[in-house]
Formats: sequence, C-alpha cells, structure tokens
Amino acid sequence: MPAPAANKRVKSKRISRNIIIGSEAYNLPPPGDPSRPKGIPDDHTKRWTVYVRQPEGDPDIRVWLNKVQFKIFNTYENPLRTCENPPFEVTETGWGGFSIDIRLHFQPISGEKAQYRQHFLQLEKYGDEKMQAKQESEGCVRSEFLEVVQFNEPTEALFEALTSEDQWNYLSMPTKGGKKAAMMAMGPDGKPRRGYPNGERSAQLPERGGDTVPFSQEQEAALIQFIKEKIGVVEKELEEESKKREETEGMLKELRAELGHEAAQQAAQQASGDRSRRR
Ligand code: SLL
Repeated sequence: MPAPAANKRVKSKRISRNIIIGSEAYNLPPPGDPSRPKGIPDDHTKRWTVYVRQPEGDPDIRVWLNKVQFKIFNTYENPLRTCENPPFEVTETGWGGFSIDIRLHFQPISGEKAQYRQHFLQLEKYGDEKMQAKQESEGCVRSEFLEVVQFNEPTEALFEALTSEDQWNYLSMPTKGGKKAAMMAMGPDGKPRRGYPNGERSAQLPERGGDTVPFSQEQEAALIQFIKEKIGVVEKELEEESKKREETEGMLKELRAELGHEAAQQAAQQASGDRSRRR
C-alpha cells in the first residue's frame, strides 16, 4: 500500500478536535513582602499563565498540532512567544488584562495553514457572588473556553493519523494522570477498540466511556434508549387525549341532534371554552 499522501484530500470527511484555551492568574505578594519573588517590577500585581491544551482523555493533540504562538502585550520583551512542544503555555507577571492572539500551527502532514484564536487574559475576579468567592478563596482567577478545530476533507496522511490507534498511546505513558486516564480509555483487553467491526477506520466514539472519556458508543446507545422510552410515554398520552376528544365530540353530536341548532351552538362555544382553559 502506498504511504498516505499529504497532498491528497479525503473527500466528504470532516474530523474535529477539541482544545481548551485558557488563562490562570494568581496574586503576587506585595512589594516589600519577603515572599515576593525577586526581579519583578513593583507595579506587577499578578502572575499569570495562558495556555492551549487538550481535554483530558482526548486523543493526542500532537498528532495534528505542531506549535503554538502567543502574541502577548507588546510592552513585554519578545511579545511573540513560540512553544514548539507541550506544554503550550506562557507564564508572565503583570498588572492588567489584555487580549492575546494565539496562532495554532498544524503538523506539516495536514497541509493546513495556521489558524488564529483570541483569548482575553482575565486577571480580576468575575462572575456571580459564588464564583467570586471561590476565586477569592483559591487565590486564582481562571478563564477557559472550549474551542473546536475542524479538519474538512483532511489530507490522507492527516486522516490516517486522526483515526489511528496510536493517537491514544500517550495515555499509557506513565505521566501525571496518564495511567488512570489510559485505563479509562481502554477496553478490557487494554486496547481502545475503535473503528467499525469490519476493521474499517473511523473517527467514531470509543465503545466504552469512563471518568475521563465522557462520550462513548455505550453512553450514546443508553441515551437513544432513554429517548425512545420517553417517546413511548408521550405517544401513549397522545392516544389517551385523542380518545377523550373523540368522546367529547360524540357527546356534542348527540347534543346537537337532541337540542337543535341554537342550543348546539351554545354547547359548542362552551366546549371550546373548556378546551382553551385546559391548555
Ligand atoms: C490595554 N489593558 O489593553 C490594557 C493594557 C497591559 C498590561 C494592559 C505589564 C506589561 C509589561 C502589564 O501588565 N501590562 O510589564 O510590559 O491597553
């Protein structure tokens, strides 16, 4: 078989990946405080980190993400910061929030141009009272957004990589949180059983979920079952209501026959009033 090409596209396929773009900010001890780190300008009140990372348990971000650039406020030294490897993050100190331009550079096999995202560096507490109380007690203000990156008609090479079992290998590396995440993502045979039963590759959900794998075929099937049951309940209620309606209409017909036109009209008005009040 020829190697998957980086210049041929797989028609009518689209694969998405999620990333988290966020920032965290902590208060610095005030100037003069012995615990304040040295060499920080006196007007800086916060230490912050801006980051791009993958949701826990997701397939390896490195399969498609090559490097990330963060364009921070231009009074900082070297304001265009480049991260060639994870963690894709920048840590600095400062006094004010600003908008950070983020460039996502894809792996060469993707044949994709860089994409841009923005993140506002939130340093001050925000949200309702409860949220602010939490930020206060933790001494940390975090602002995170889930972003989706879509690969529309990916190159053959990228499609191969995004549907490969290898993209889950990093989960079994003995890194922080890796082991547990790995166990959750794997089936009982230790393999993340993915793709179709006939062996054809796909970007479909893993068979089983876990703490760190929230979406799975198992969970999808349970949800479909739940919805089907609820549809059954609603259909039964509808049937009962239709039967009641038929009965009422039958009674109306009888009344019409018994009382003649005028009385029947009154009865009809009465009935329609009853119906609208019931709604
Ligand atoms: C703005 N929000 O958009 C303001 C500017 C800049 C914050 C905020 C220190 C920078 C440095 C710092 O925190 N600047 O030390 O270079 O106009």
